[in-house]
Amino acid sequence: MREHRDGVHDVLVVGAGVAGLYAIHTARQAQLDVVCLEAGDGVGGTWYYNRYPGCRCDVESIDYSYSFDDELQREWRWSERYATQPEILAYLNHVAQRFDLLPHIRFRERVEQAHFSAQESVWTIRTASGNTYRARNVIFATGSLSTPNIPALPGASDFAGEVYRTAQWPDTSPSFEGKRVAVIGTGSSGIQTIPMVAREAASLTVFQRTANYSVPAFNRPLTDEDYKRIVRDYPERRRNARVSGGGSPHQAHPQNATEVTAEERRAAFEATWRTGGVLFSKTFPDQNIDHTANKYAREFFEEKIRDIVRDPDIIDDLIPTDHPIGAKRICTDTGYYETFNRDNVALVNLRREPIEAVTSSGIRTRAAHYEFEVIIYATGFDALTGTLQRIDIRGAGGTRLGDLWRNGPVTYLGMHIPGFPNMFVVNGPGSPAVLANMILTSEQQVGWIIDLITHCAQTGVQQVEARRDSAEKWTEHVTELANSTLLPLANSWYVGANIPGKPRTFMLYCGGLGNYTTICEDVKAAGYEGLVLMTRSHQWAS
Ligand code: N01
Repeated sequence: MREHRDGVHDVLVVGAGVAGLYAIHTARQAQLDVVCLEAGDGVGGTWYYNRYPGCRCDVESIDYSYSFDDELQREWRWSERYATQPEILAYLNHVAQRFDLLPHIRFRERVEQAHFSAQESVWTIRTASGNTYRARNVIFATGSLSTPNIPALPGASDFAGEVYRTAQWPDTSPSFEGKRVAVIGTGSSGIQTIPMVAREAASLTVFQRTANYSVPAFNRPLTDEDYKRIVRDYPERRRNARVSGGGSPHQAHPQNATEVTAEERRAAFEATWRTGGVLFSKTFPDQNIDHTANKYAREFFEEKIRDIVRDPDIIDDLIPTDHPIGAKRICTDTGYYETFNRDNVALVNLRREPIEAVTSSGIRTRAAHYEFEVIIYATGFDALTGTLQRIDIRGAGGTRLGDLWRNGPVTYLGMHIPGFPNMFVVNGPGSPAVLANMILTSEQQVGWIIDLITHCAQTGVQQVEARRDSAEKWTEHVTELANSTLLPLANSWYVGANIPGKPRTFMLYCGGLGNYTTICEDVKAAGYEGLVLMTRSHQWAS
């Protein structure tokens, strides 16, 4: 391990999740001295905190795993098509140990402040525990979905029963046996939690504000035969995933939904339905672009759900009518709709009877008072910007990130922010992030950032930051791309609609991982076009 000089690290990584772990590894490989600050007690980031029952990844395990080390890839054996949270967390711990990353990580260090000194070209980082660190480069690997959104419901603190949040689940999972339980929220987290809680609780009441689209996972154990094929096909599978839109090797139908016959369309929808989960949104290339194509997909979905749910009063409430299918990430479930056929499960439609207050014994809506022993909040996250904006980050000249992003995030390639030299964000706003497989996006962005840091160190560049006009142009491009699709039409966290007062702007690059990677490589080949590289003699180098 290289020692830091003058108490200044080459690289400081914030967060020891998927991206942070890979950043430590890559920095070490590049002979850089690296330290990582992690708020939690262990590695894993999102997979450390989201321990709620039923939590799984909605990307197939063999794709949702690091690709940088062939031996790791061949030796680690996933037990199921879609891995559970405990298995993913075990994998990330294995990676941390196998590559000797733990000595670089300082746990229980929550970063509260990051200030840049332009004179020294050094970041000073302060943590909640009162410690100070200094580094030439800071990589925020703080995740896209890491600050939970807990709605300010009147009377919430009066509730005398147990309260849980899917995004901050206790280490030892509570028992719901014999209890009346409420779940608020029907996003991916709620949809995974609900079937598990229903099996155990005396009764479960689901409070749904917006009906969501969910497709069964068709999960199953991976067999020896599967593994023979996986190991054989891995190189090609990874190659295809890296050039794809979503970071997985699955291809959409070669024609548009609007160009094929009704029979062909049905067969294609049936095939992706059986593939399972979120991949249904990728059946046809025009499905997320064209209203008619989207309507076909929606009708197919509706038919399937009407076949599952028995109670006709509940069915209508469960089928979304206010946004195109796929405009929010399609959820991937195991028995979600079937849960509403159980006698101990009820649905409350908050559009008809909004929550008025939480009381000491339950939840009061406009229509009734419901009594509970347990309330579970599955109410999502202040995504993409929430975590960074809660840290006091000040760039050159004391510019505050919160001020710069008041009307929405502005980044170059999602990784660079003008006025914030030597600061990098992984899976930030303006990058593909959660629109693709987050492990592959993390590998691609971290690799690019460490290459840039190495290039700067080797060429005497002291400060690197995005040009303001490049960042504005990139952000406009991100918006224009999104506006050419149906994605901004939902009130989703993609546009910040779930957080009261958050500026409405589509925050993700939706051009796909393959195109994004090509753009980043072109920027690099053009001498880091769009970035300002300042040398030691304080001359503009590019
Ligand atoms: O959060 P969400 P999530 N009163 O924002 C409701 C990833 N993920 O944690 O839609 C009542 O989607 C809210 O209602 P509405 C994945 O990328 C992946 O579930 O705003 N309800 C909604 O129903 C996903 O997209 C996996 O009207 C309120 C729910 O809470 C992302 O994380 C698993 C409310 C929040 O849904 C986020 O998913 C889990 C209020 N005041 C998560 N405020 C997998 O890999 C919010 N809601 C499978």
